[in-house]
This record gives sequence, structure tokens and C-alpha cells, in this order.
Amino acid sequence: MTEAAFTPRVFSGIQPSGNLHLGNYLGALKRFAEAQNQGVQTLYCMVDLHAITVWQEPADLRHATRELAAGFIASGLDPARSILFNQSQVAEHTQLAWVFNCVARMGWMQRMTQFKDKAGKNAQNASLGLFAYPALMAADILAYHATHVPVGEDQKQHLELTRDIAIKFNNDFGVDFFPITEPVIEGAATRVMSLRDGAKKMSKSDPSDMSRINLTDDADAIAKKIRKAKTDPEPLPSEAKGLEERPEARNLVNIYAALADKSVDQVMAEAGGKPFSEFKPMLADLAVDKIAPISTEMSRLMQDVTEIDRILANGADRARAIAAPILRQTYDIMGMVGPREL
Ligand code: AQP
Repeated sequence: MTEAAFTPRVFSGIQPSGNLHLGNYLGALKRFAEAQNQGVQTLYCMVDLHAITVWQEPADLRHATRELAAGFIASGLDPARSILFNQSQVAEHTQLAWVFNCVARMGWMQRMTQFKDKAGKNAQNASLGLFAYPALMAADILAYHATHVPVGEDQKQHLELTRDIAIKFNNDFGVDFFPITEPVIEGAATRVMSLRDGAKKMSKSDPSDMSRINLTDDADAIAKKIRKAKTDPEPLPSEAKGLEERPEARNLVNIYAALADKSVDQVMAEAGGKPFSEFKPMLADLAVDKIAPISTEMSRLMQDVTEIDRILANGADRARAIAAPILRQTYDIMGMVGPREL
């Protein structure tokens, strides 16, 4: 079996750890909707089992999972066309993750920069789950034989590990069972940076709320955060090349390009040479135009959590129907005794 023998299928996930932000939208959600609209089968998961690799208050996790589901739908994901579900409802993820814990090597895991960043200086006190996170992520993807995974730049290393796990499993057992998944890291905003520091990525866990635009922010908050975004004193350069040494300016231009569905060169043709006093209001108008309706729709959807729970349960049933036979076949390849009718 070659890679081409796998039916194209898209999988990706987001952690329900609160503060869904513009980076998650441009790096992930917006592109999830684009994949859905291209007509391939798409599965999108609220990865609650990943979220608990660091402490989550139960009530907050419950709220964040539903709010994330609302964020998915408000960003254009249609539960009838994409399979939307939360990870803990599909046990095959953790079952396959155990298999991959036994395939992945300690040395591979020790190279993961996200573990080093998140565990910080206190790695001995980090959870075992945080260390094993990339094996669960590989299971999320490979439980569906997903061929393509849209993600932001920060997930590239984990996707490479997913490929390594698939290759090792296939080699160890002499099969071509798992696809070698392609990361899809595309567009002008694969790494949206903090509005307060152009060297740091925009992130849910940044203590400064001014560093990010949350998808729950209203029009006033969005405009204020852009107005106050850190910049340098120079006007925008006339060409994209001039942004290279100017991380804050480059970030705002990238955000503009991604929100407007334009290339950076097109944005420079429109806005090159303008001072920030002119460019920031242009960006604020565009961001309010694109993000405020998502925020409004999320609040509307959150008024009916029973409906959200129903959507997630239905998505989980459909996800399990794909993952269960793949897990059974995995076990069978490995020599585990069980039902053979697949
Ligand atoms: N700043 C970003 N720019 C572009 N894409 C981003 N993503 C996250 N931040 C940016 C993408 O969003 C998807 C979901 O991410 P996640 O919630 O599963 O994990 P994360 O990367 O840990 O999110 P945060 O905001 O960075 O959380 P913390 O602060 O906890 O580290 C992924 O596709 C990711 O690439």
C-alpha cells in the first residue's frame, strides 16, 4: 500500500483550555473550515485529554469544552459536514495512545520542545501525561488514518513525531497500515505573535489579556487591543522585505493578510508606507468585521448547552465508527487475540 492508497481525510484538534484566540482562529479554525468546504472528510476534536496534562478545574474544563465547540461552529464548522466531538468520548484515542507509548522511544519524546517549554525548569514535577502528549496526539490522528492535519507552526515537531511513529509501526510489523500524515501549515498567519511582544507566540496561557485577541472579545475590546498593540516608531515599509527585522510590524501585517485572505505582498501594495496611526485603524476595522460576529454567535450558541452536548455526542458516535475498526486491526496486526470479523 502506498500513501496514495489512503482516502484523503483531515483531522485536527484544539485544547479546551480557555481563551480561544486569534492565533487559534487563523492558524487552525479558519483553515479547518476551508478544508471542510473543499469536500474532504473532516474530523475536528476538542482534545480534553490533552488539556488535563496540566491542571484544569473541572467546572472550567466543562465550560471551556462547550465554549470551544461553540467557537468551532461559529467559525464555520458545520456539525452535519464535519465530525465535531470531544476526545474523551472516543476511548480508541487512549487505547491507541498506549500502543504508541510502546512504539515511540524515550529519546524522541525528550527532544520535544513543547514539553521543555511547558515543563520549564521543574520537569521532575510535570505530569507523565505532559511528557507522553505527542503519542496521544499521534493516536488522535492515526486512529482515523488521517492523511492531512492543518495546524499552526508550533505543532510541526509533533506532526513529525506522528510520522515517525507511523513509519516505525509499519516497519516493525512489516505492514503499510498507518498513513504518513502530511502537516498542512499554510497561509500568512501560521504563527501569530503576541500583541505585546513580537518574539512570543500569541497564547492562551499568556497572563496578559492585552497580548491576544480572544474570540469572545467584543468589538470595543478588539479595537482597543489593536490600538495598544506594540509597534516600532517607523511607518510600514514599502515592501515585505522591509518587515524582516521588525517582528511587531510583520505580525500586524500577517494578521491583516490572513483576515483579508490576501497575500502579504498585496497588503504591502495597499498599506506600504502608511504610519501605524493609519494602519492600526484599518486592521481594527477588519478584525472587528471578521471576529466580532464569531463572538456574538458563540454567546448565542452557549445559551443552549444541551444542544452543544448533543452535537458532541453525535460526533463521537460517528468518530467511533471510523476509529473502532482501525484499532481492532491494529491489535490484530500486533497479535492480540480478539474478534476477527472487521
Ligand atoms: N499563535 C498561534 N498562531 C498560529 N496558530 C496557533 N495555534 C496556537 N497558537 C497559535 C494553533 O492552534 C491550534 C490549537 O492549539 P492548542 O490549543 O491545541 O494548543 P496550543 O498550541 O498549546 O495553544 P496555545 O494558545 O499556545 O496554548 P498554551 O498557551 O497553553 O500553549 C494548533 O493547531 C496550534 O498550532
